[in-house]
Formats: sequence, structure tokens, C-alpha cells
Amino acid sequence: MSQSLAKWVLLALSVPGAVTVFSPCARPPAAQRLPSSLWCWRGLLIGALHVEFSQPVNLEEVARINPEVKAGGRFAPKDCIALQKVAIIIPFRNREEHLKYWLYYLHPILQRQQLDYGVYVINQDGEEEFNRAKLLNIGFAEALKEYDYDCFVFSDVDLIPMDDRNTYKCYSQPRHLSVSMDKFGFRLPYNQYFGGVSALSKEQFTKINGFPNNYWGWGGEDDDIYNRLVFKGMGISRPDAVIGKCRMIRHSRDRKNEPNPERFDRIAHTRETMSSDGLNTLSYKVLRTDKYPLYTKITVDIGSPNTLHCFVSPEAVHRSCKYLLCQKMLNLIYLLQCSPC
Ligand SMILES: [Mn+2]
Repeated sequence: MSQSLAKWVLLALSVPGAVTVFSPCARPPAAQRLPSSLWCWRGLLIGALHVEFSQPVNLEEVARINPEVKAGGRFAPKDCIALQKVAIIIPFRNREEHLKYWLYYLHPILQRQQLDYGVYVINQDGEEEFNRAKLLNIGFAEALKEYDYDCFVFSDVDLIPMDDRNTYKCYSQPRHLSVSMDKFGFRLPYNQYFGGVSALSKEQFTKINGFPNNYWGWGGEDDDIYNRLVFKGMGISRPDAVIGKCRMIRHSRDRKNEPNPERFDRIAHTRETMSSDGLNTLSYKVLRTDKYPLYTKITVDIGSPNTLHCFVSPEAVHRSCKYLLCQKMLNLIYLLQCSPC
């Protein structure tokens, strides 16, 4: 602990009643504990971790060895104050085995990182092409309905960090965490790569209008997100290549997640489309919410690439009709007609 902070903590402890201002928890008398326990510190980290996927995972056993994790996959440190409230959002469909490994490895890591966190698995219902970015938008919106999160970590279900110093939290710039994947020979596939695991504060996320909603199928949405961040004047923060090492669980291409042939066209138009495609045009339906011991699963109907979307827009109000019937093609929203009010 730095000297100036130590002084500050001692000062706080010497003022009668001051400690309770900083802590919501019942605490032992000040003399019995270290001053540094006011705020959480990274004192529990191990460093490099062994990660492999040979043994099957039993979730009841995982819950048993993580007794501090509460229903829905929630955790907060008991004897110190977490620096951030982090919602972890996992886009999902038919990857139960991967999710088990993720929960097995990540819960202990996230607890050692002393985060106040919740795990949200956003499950795409139906057989339509997979839409990763839209599921992430939904995770952001749904998690905020539940708790006042200030940071959002967006993680693929099959990526496991190999070093617990790779903290799943937010920084002053958007964070890319999966910088050194085994799949890419433990290096970035290209400098602008922003896929895999990333972290954005609530402020950073809203500044870019969230993520695009109409990348159906594999690829491109991560580059669109990267473009959005750059166009809004932000830069990417990353851990180094040692701390940023992670493993991807090997798998074949999912059915209904074919490479999206439109992705190159779409990425080329991020600047024009980002203000009209994102959080402000997000529409979906929650079909069910399941609170499991280790995670919250939200199953959603997200529509299909061919759905005609109707939504209230400022322009609709201006034209004094309630809805505009819109069609999204190549990320550009064409106004077709006013719907009858
Ligand atoms: Mn994968």
C-alpha cells in the first residue's frame, strides 16, 4: 500500500465513526484488522494459472466449492469494499459444456479479484442466425434492471484467462482482455482486434450507443465495436501479452453461425450507422429468466434479420405519427411509411 494512502486510511480510522461511512458491512473492531481492508486490494491473486479442458465439470460441485457465490451468480467481497460493480455478459446458445468450464474457472478468479459481480448468460432462443452483439446489448440492458452496475465485461463462453492478474474490470479507456489467445499463437491476430473478452464502463458503452444489432452470423461485430470506440475518440487499453494469455475451448463452427457475408459492407459504414443502430434501437423479448446457483440465464427472442422493426423515433414524433415502419438493410435504416396511429 502506498504511504499516502496508508496515511489516509489511518486518518479515517482515527476519526470516530468515519469507518462506517466507507463500509456497508459489519466489521470487527478496527484494532483487530489491517487498515488496508477498507477497500479491496489485489492481495489474493495467484498469477499464472493452469487451464485445461480434459475433465468434465460438475456444477453442483462447483457451487459447493464456491459457497460465497449467491443465487444468480452474484458475489461481493464481505470484508472490504469492491472498487467496481461488474456485470459479466455471456452471449449464448447450445454451449452448455463450455459454460460449465467457464463457471468452474472464472468464479474463483473473480472472487480473488474482489469484484462485486454478477454473471448473466444471454441465451438466444430459436434457430435464427446467432447475433452476438445484440445479445450483448440485451445483457447490458437487463443487468442494469437488476443492479447499479458500473462496468460491463463481455465474454465469449469459451474463453478462459490463464492469469488472474487480468482483472475483469473497467479502465479509463475501453479494455480488451483476451489479447493473447492460444488459438492465435498467444498474440493479437491484428492490432484492431477487439473480439473475445472486453470491458466497457457504463459511460463508455452509452457513448457509442452500445453495440450494433444487425450483425447476424459470425464475424464483423467486434470490428464495428472497435470502429465505434475510435470514432468517439477513445483508445483501447490492454494487459501485456503474459497477463493477457487465455485459452479457447476447441470447437467446430456452430450451426446457424455461418460467416456473415454482409460484414465487410457493414464495417465500412459504422460511422454513418452507429447513431441509428444500437442501444437506442434495441428491441427484444425476454422469454424467461432462470436464477441458477452460479449464473442468471436470460432467454430472449431477438427477432430475425428480416424482421421489420417499428419503434418510436424522434423523427416519428416530428412527423406526428406514433411509429415509423422501418426496414434495416446493410445497416441503413430505410423509412418505409408512417404506421397508422
Ligand atoms: Mn470460440
